[in-house]
This record gives sequence, C-alpha cells and structure tokens, in this order.
Amino acid sequence: MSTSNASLKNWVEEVARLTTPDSIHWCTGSDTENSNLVDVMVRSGDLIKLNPLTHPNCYLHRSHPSDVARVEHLTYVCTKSREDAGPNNHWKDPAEAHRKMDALFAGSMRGRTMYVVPYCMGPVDSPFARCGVEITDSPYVVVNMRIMTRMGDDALRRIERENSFVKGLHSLGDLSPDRRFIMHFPEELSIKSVGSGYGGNALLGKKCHALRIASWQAREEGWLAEHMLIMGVQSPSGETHYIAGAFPSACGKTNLAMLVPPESMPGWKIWTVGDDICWLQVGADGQLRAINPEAGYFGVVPGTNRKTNCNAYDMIQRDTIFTNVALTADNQPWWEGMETGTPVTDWQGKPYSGNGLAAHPNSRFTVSAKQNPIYSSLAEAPEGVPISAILFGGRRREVAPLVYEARNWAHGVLVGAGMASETTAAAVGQMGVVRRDSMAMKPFCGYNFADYFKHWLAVGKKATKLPRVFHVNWFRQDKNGKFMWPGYGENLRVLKWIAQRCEGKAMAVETAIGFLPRAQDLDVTGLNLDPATLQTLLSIDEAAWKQEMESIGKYLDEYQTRVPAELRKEQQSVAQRLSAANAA
Ligand code: GTP
Ligand code: SPV
Ligand code: MN
Repeated sequence: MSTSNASLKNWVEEVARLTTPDSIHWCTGSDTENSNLVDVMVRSGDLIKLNPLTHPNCYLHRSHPSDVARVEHLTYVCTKSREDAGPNNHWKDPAEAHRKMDALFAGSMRGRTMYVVPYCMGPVDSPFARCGVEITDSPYVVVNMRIMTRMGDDALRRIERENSFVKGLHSLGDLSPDRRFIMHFPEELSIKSVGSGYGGNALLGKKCHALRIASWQAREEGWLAEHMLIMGVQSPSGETHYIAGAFPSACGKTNLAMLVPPESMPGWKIWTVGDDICWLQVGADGQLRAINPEAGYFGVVPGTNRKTNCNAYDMIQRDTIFTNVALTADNQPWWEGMETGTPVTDWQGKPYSGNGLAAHPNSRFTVSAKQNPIYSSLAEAPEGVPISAILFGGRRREVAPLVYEARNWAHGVLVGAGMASETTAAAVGQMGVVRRDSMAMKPFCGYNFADYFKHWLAVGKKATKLPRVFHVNWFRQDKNGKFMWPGYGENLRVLKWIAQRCEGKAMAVETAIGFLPRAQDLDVTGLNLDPATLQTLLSIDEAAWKQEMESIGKYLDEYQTRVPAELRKEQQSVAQRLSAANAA
C-alpha cells in the first residue's frame, strides 16, 4: 500500500533512506492489522497478556525503567526566532535541531519495521479536525495511536483530499536518556522525536501535535488548542451545560470528566466529551465550541478504584493496554489504590516484596473512549459542543480556595495565566514543587506565552457569548497534610454551583480575587464535612493572596514588554483590590 499524495510519498521515502528500516508498513487501522501487531509484541515480550478471564483482551507493557514519563528538559520548540518560542520553552535553531536529530535517526530503524501511521485528530468529518502522519519503529506506538486517534484509511483519504498534514517522525533509537529529544518545528508543521517509547514523548498525535503544533496553528487561524477536559453536566431538570477544564498533568482531568455523582445528588448526570485535550473555536453562533481531538484515554492508573471512580474502573476491565502497572499471582493488573488483590511482580517485572511502590506512579491505561459508560453522544459531533464555563485548577495545598469565579473574560485570562500547581509524576523531575503552569499549558504551548495570553484575550473579543471562567482547587490540605475536600464525585457540588452561576441562579460574595460561594450557596446535602473546614475552603487569606499577586506580577515580568497591557492591568487591579482590602 502507498498513497496518491506526492508529498507524503516523498517524505516516507526520504525517511526510509535516512533510517534504513528492513521493511515499511502502511497502517490501515484494521482489526487484523492490530491483532498481528499484538501477536508480534507478545512474542517479543513487548506485551504481556493479562488474565483473559478477569481482563479479556488486556495487555501489560513495561517501558524502559528510565523512560516512564514526559521529559520536559529534553523537549524543544525550534522556531526561526528564539523569541517566538518564548521563555516558557526550550529552544534550538531549526537547522541545528534538524542536523542533530537526523544524525540520531541515521540508520536508527535498521533491523526494524517502519510503520507509517496516518491519523486524524478529531472526528474525520469535522471541519475542526486536523490530520497528521506519524512514522515510527515502535509497534507499541502503533497500537496506542490506533486507540488514541482515528488512525488508518479514513485519515489517509482526508490527507489525500486536503493535501495537508503534520509530519511526525519517531524512533526508539537506543532508548538512552542521553540521546532522547522531542523537537517541534511549528513553522514546518513537523515533529522529530527520538529515544523514548513513553506516551507523551512517542504518541506524536497527542501532546506534540494536538497541543504544541496545534496551538501554533490555532493562533494563526484564530482558535485555541488546550490541555482541557470537556464534560456535560446535566441537571435533574434535564438541562446540560458543557464545561471545559484545564488542570495540569495528573491533577484530575480524567477523573472530573468521568465523575460519578454522589448518591445524595439524585438526577444529576455527567457526560464525557474528552479527558485531556480540547480544541476551541468561535462558532457561527458567536459561542465557543469544543471538540475532543482524541479518540481514547491515556489515563493515570494509580488511585483508580470502584470508590473513587467506578466509571473509569469498569472501563479498564477489558480491551485495555496497561503500561508500567504491577501484577498479581494470577496475572491481573495491580496498582496503588486498588482495594483488592496482592501484587507479586512490580512494574519493572521484579518480584515484589511489599517495599515501595508496586506500580509506577505514572503508570497509565490506554483505552478507547467508546468503552466509557458515560461517553457523550455529542463527543463525535463535527461541530463540537457549546461551552458554558471554563475551569482552571491546580494542585494547591494552600492559598487557592475550593472555587471562585473571575469577574469577566480578561480577568479569567489572568486567573488562567497565574495558575500554579505542584509538579507530579507525569513528567521526569522533582515532585510536589509549586510552579506557575499557565492554563496547564506550561509544557505544551508551542509558542511564547506572552503571545498566547494576547491570543486568549483576542479570542474573547471575537466571541459574542463567552463562557464564564472559574478557578477550582480540590487539593487543599490541613496542618496534617490531609486533603480537606473529599474530591472525586463530591466535586459535582462545585459544578452545580458553577452551572447555576451560568444560569444567573446562584449567589456569591464579591472578594478582591473574584466571586466566591458562601457555605449556604453550595449544595452540601449528604456531605459529611465539618462546617469549619468548609468555611476555610471557601475563604481567602488576603495576606497570602497579596503575595500571590505580587508573585504573578513578577512572573509576567519574565515576558517583558511582550505581555499584553490588558493583562498587566488586570493583575494591577486585583493587586490594588487586595491592598484596599488589607488596609480596611
Ligand atoms: P493527565 O492525563 O496527566 O493530563 O492527568 P489528569 O489531569 O487527567 O489526572 P487524573 O484525573 O488522571 O488524576 C491524577 C491523580 O489525581 C490520580 O491519582 C487521581 O486519583 C487524583 N485525583 C483526581 N481527582 C481528584 C480529587 O478530586 N481529589 C483528590 N484528592 N485527588 C484526585
Ligand atoms: C500528561 O502528562 O499530561 C498526559 C500524559 O496526559 S502524556 O500523554 O504522557 O502527555
Ligand atoms: Mn495531559
């Protein structure tokens, strides 16, 4: 098989000359192709078949122990001008980057098969969707891309029709961290990734294409590519609000998008549109409309159980690829937070004696969105869903209250830009360190954050009916390091207030940082929460917030004169309100 598209054909031939694979396979996305690839990997040990009685058609993949998370320090945006990449990205000159990468790709596929993977991000019939082709020597990448994207013939037909696609070249290389780089060339709509087989580094449709390259395209074309979940929140009266939420990696997007309502909130229903990436366009009706460019979930495994999220738990009992979980004696997958079973083999395949973690904290499941019991019927709608509210949220053990609402869009952009969160196991590096993570896009924005903030403000001017903007924090801790808010399903109480705010039906008090619900404005029926704790969650420490705003001001300074004046003004106005409040 091949293609009628000359530029694709030429590129594949050029890559084959450079990487010298034994053979070339054009992926169609068929079931037979998939089961052949799975067979090959079971034989090579790349996949381990899990217990077919408890977990039919499930497999375990163990990645190289040094290759278990995204590598932000090895991820580059290579634009002609360094300023276009901005202080938020590592930068390399494009010509130098190509030279360096091509030297690593030279002969890198010798003895391996080169897979050509055409894919579409978004429903294939959606005008919002965009296509790409990933060339890879990893069959694990192929079977994951088949779950995570619309992969194969339909995508190839669209590429041939449009003659436009993002080029992604990936090779495992020798998996050495010294020869591992993920390089983006937004001006050429291309990606080169070598030396890693892990999710975000290797499944190029996801963070590399759908966020870093797409955010660049989105700015040129007037839309937004965001690290956001998309969910429908249906009230007992049957009305559904669609909400998009930006939370940094491993900070609760999948769990919120698949929320299971508490028993004490009968009649409420949640529908998942997406759990990680959201493309937002101003629709013909002047509203922001969202599509999920992905077709599956690459979700955090630890912590998933019947109690925290039975939707997610049930979804991964069949037809799932697990990466870096532990095993029980009868070959069932096991992870921390699992309430049953005993691990005997850890994520590296070593006997587990009960010391330390059995599963890797960034172990993941790959599963088709179609297996989600609450998958929204509008998730495949080519025109997307209309967004009523945007949430920004981080992991903040202090300072950030449970929820507050921004005054307006421009203030909302400041709230997003000023987001901070504790680092997690999703990326290599120290964990639990608070850092600024604007719109949860610090690792994913393909251009200068100052230009990105400007673009957010511009999108606000283009839309005639804007979503309301909120900040939430499920992760406040008490003196003993215990989470103060129960989280998970109980987060619906906050979503209910948000939905009612969108309808102009819920009360709030105005503070220096925005609108907060009072305890009586939240539905806490059936929630066993100490009133003093709730009070703490719903109040702000003005001295701490004064510091926070100063720190956000300093953060904006890093972007110098490129920062839009309107955003500066928002920061100054909140700082002034806080000074006035402190003086009062
Ligand atoms: P990425 O896929 O890395 O982008 O992450 P994500 O934002 O989808 O995070 P996910 O929902 O997978 O959650 C990550 C971790 O946070 C898991 O260990 C969850 O158990 C935990 N978590 C999710 N929601 C809550 C919550 O409301 N409260 C608390 N305390 N923990 C939560
Ligand atoms: C994240 O790290 O935000 C993820 C997982 O969603 S990865 O695909 O590795 O980026
Ligand atoms: Mn993510």
